[in-house]
Amino acid sequence: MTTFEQVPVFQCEFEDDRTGLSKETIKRALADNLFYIQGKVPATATPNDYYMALAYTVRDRMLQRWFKTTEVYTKKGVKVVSYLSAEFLLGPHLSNNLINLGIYDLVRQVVEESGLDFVQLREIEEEPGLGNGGLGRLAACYMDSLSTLEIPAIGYGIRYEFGIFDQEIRDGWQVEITDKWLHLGNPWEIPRLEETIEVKFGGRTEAYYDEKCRYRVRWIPDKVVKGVPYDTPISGYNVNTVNTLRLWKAEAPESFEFQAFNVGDYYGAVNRKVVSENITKVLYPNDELMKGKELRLEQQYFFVSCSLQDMIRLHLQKGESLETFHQSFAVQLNDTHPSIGVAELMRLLVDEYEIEWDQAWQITQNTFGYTNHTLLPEALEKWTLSLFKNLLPRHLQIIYEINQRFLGQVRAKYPNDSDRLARLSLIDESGEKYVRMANLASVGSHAINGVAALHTELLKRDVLGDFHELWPEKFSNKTNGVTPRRWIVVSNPLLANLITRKIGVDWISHLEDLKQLEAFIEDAEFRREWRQTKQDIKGYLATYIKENHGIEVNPESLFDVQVKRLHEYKRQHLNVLHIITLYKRIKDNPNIEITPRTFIFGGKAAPGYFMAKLIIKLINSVGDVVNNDPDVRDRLKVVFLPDYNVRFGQRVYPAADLSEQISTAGKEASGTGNMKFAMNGALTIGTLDGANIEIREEVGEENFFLFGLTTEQVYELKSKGYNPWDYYHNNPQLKQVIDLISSGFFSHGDTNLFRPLVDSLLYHDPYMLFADYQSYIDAQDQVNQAYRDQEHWTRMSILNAARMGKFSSDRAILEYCQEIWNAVPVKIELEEYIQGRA
Ligand code: OAK
Repeated sequence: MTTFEQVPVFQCEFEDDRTGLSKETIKRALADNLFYIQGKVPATATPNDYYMALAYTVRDRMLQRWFKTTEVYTKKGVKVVSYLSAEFLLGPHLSNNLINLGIYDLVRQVVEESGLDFVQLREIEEEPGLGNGGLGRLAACYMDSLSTLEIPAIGYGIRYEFGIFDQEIRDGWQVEITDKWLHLGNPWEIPRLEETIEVKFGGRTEAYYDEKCRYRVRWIPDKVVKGVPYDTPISGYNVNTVNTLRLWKAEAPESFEFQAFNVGDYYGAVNRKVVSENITKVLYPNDELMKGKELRLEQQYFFVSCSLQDMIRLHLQKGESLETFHQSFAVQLNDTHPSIGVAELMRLLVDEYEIEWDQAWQITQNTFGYTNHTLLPEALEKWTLSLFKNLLPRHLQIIYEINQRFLGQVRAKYPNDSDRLARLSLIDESGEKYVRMANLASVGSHAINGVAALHTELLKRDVLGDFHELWPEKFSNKTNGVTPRRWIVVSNPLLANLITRKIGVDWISHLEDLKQLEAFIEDAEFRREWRQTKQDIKGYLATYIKENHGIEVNPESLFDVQVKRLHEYKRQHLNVLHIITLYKRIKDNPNIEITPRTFIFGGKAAPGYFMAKLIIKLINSVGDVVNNDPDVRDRLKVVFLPDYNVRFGQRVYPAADLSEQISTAGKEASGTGNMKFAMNGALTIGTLDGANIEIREEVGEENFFLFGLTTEQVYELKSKGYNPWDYYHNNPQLKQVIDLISSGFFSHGDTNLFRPLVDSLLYHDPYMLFADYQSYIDAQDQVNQAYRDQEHWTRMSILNAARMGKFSSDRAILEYCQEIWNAVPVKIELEEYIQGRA
């Protein structure tokens, strides 16, 4: 058989329209893609056609690198990191790829010289919102760093047809609109139909003896679904590595079951097809809330089974036996969503490849690592036995078997400790019986980690305390990080250029280099440029807000920003209590000296989360009053910007002066927005929670506005019996604020509208807003004072950015590689003719 390299037509060793980087070549490529891919000429082309042509032109310049990367991995038989995640919140591809390829300015110029509006085309891209928030965006940052660090890696997930909903605000309320990100096509993905995989569901199991008289079990499913892989290239910055993100789409095995068709059950057959394809229809929009829906477990099992079968296929293709599977793949479980993988790998090894249980178990444990991303009890995944048995009968048996062996070990170590046994068991038997996915992930992995120092400590003490006592060596901390490519270079080119002019470009892939900026702190001209840059960016955001939302904001005012999912533990309503406090001060004394502020909010609430939606309504209602009260004289503005997503994050992080990181201590596992703000020179007002603690350590306590109870104090106060009512009565300022909301002042006299929120605070206050209120107000007053001294503020802003080196996702990924995955970089070299020089 002729091998690929021997086919002469593929040996085109010349710069051609698909790889070349001269201006002329790129112009030709644009026209070529417009005609041959979109089937359009300029007379008929829509802006989207031009965007598509541009995207294909960029993708073409990644393909040789992508192909070469895969080829080198296969030929060298390297160890590959496999990142299993139900969510990848990628954000727009175009700018990111242009930056990573080093051709942003060049392509922009060519597009503009061709008479097109580059910014307009860039904004046409529909961002793939295949995630809810923190966990999904972290997966995207990690994919970027894996490629940049030249680590062989593949991301596996779900190609949701509808990603996170689009948010509109009507009459102050959130309204959800379906996200049709694929409606005009997706130029960044390539379906690999020939690598389709089959996944079984339901049915029953059957025991039998094989030809060697060994006891075996076979699974007779009642449904088979096809998983079709769609591959997206993930470029690294300034390297040739282009890794793959492989997302699975569910399809029915045949368009019609002819058997059913012939007996007249036409609609039944079509219905079964539709039901199969539903598996990857829509992303569940609940952040950190487990709902126990069958379709969700189907999604999880579907993508995990496809991915593990894919890895096994790749491993066997190398000519290796499955005993060495863990040397080919380090599989990371992004929270428990893919943790059914533990049982699935056991099933594949034991049932399908006939490996002895003990050996299969060793392979499995050596393969998996598990990252926990939340301590919230309502997020911990558990599935009722009945649901599990119906959908995955064989897996339930395997889980029982794992559990029996595991509890045997525990019994040997801790005899007569039935409470401990009950807590460690993979099955919760305290009431209705459940499978506990965190326990399955913990038992089936060789490494377990939290995502910030405090979070890991709490994980070891509370949620996984018994596992930590049993296997302390499995636990480690891996503080999160974010990619400076997207979160500084793409988002904030003005600041990136200023930094590069001072210290060169190396900081983009070595973020610790930002430290060198400290040498310029006494340079008044540098400080002026820094301040001016921030000012310019704030001006752009102000224009955007005016044009898109009709609200006039003062770019000179302090931009105080809280953007993140809406959740009571994140305490957007504490921020609102501060706004009302300031408003009240103005109303009581209209001539009071106050630092002008613009409060900017953004974030989606889970559609079924009533309290979070009410908080959105409250923000908008307070905004309506404050923004239109002549006494305020525009010194305060409140804007809730709808449809917060990656693209909007890119716009808002660079423009912030103050970053609100105000969760109740002990509740936010890490936070990553906190890092994006500080990297862009915002100062943080925050609690000692998640990664805030480490950010404060890095930037210095004098450059951070701290407030609130510590985690220990929260526990202590709760155990003593926390009574929010006392705070309300003892703090006249707080009382006035709460009373103003209750009176209907922000709700056209309606005293019922915000009652659920006010009552929750007065009678329960589970997130202790009242306990932290005064401390928060005091810290905000310090912010006001500090902002008045612009010279000093600028110094603090520079120091914040300069000291953020630790929070690059490159650092985080290196730690995972060295301490969990045992993965090393592999250089991808390209033939000279492909490299293409601009
Ligand atoms: C979502 C669903 C289930 C469990 C966790 C999450 C999640 O998004 N957690 C968030 O993960 C981020 C990345 O580690 C952290 O920065 C956030 O603090 C955490 O809430």
